[in-house]
Amino acid sequence: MTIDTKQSYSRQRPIKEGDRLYKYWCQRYKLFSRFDDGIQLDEESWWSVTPEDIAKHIATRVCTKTGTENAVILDAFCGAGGNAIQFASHSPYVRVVCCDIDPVRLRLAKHNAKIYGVARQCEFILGDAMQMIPSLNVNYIDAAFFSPPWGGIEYLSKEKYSLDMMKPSGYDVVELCRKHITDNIAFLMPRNTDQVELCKRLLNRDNQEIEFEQNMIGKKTKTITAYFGRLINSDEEINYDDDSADYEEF
Ligand code: MGP
Ligand code: SAH
Repeated sequence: MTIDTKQSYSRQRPIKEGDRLYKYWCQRYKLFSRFDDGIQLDEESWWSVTPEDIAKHIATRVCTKTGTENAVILDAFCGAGGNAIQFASHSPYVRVVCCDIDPVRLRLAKHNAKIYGVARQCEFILGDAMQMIPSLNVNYIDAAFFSPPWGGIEYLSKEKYSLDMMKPSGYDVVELCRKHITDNIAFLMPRNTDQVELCKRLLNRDNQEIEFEQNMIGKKTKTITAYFGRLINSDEEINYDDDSADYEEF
């Protein structure tokens, strides 16, 4: 399905103090450094977009670890494009398959990718990732990135977050991807994720490994990324130079 690219967008309206999205508005340049060039977000994107420094870090790692300059990355829950833009920005040779079930958000992803000058490197597919994954050509995708909805901004109300609380379940997403596409997976998840449960559920074959990475901005952990397959770092590789986002491996 092709996306209508001719739709024009007015400038994002400022969000006022008192609005529940105001705290995200205050972080707008952390979400997109080029926000003022015309970035557009809808309500759900405001609270689910990956901050730019974290998205850039994940992109550097994923693209580098694929071992090919012409990496093709699947971003199966692309939202308004926070991660997809950084994958494509890593190198002009990287291609990104961007999928989202929401047509409005997919259009926003394309619009925002144009602002960063990387839309031509991206293919935008409207649909359910769970149906799309089994239909993809397995030889084509080098790595997959997943950042599904966590069930709203209330995700922190549980002390331990289970990937089963995601819709679709994060466990089903990983299993489907491993079965049909690749073991090379990066999965963005809440900072309160139950990592013990995750290991019990997903380390189901000999020699399988998972590496968890805490994604911090300043001193605050924002998200956790779990890496699988070839995306796992060896012990010598655990540090990346980065200005404003810090990463702790554990
Ligand atoms: P947050 O906890 O809502 O924000 O989300 P923050 O600023 O840490 O809130 P505070 O009040 O604790 O200071 C932190 C980050 O998690 C967001 O910036 C998003 O990148 C990511 N995120 C949050 N949600 C609810 C989702 C989601 O549903 N899906 C995805 N993929 N990412 C999310
Ligand atoms: N990483 C993105 C944010 C992703 S938010 C960014 O940085 O911008 C999660 C997205 O998953 C939402 O846009 C939502 O529409 C989409 N989504 C939810 N269920 C889906 C499904 N079954 N298949 C594909 N996309 C889905």
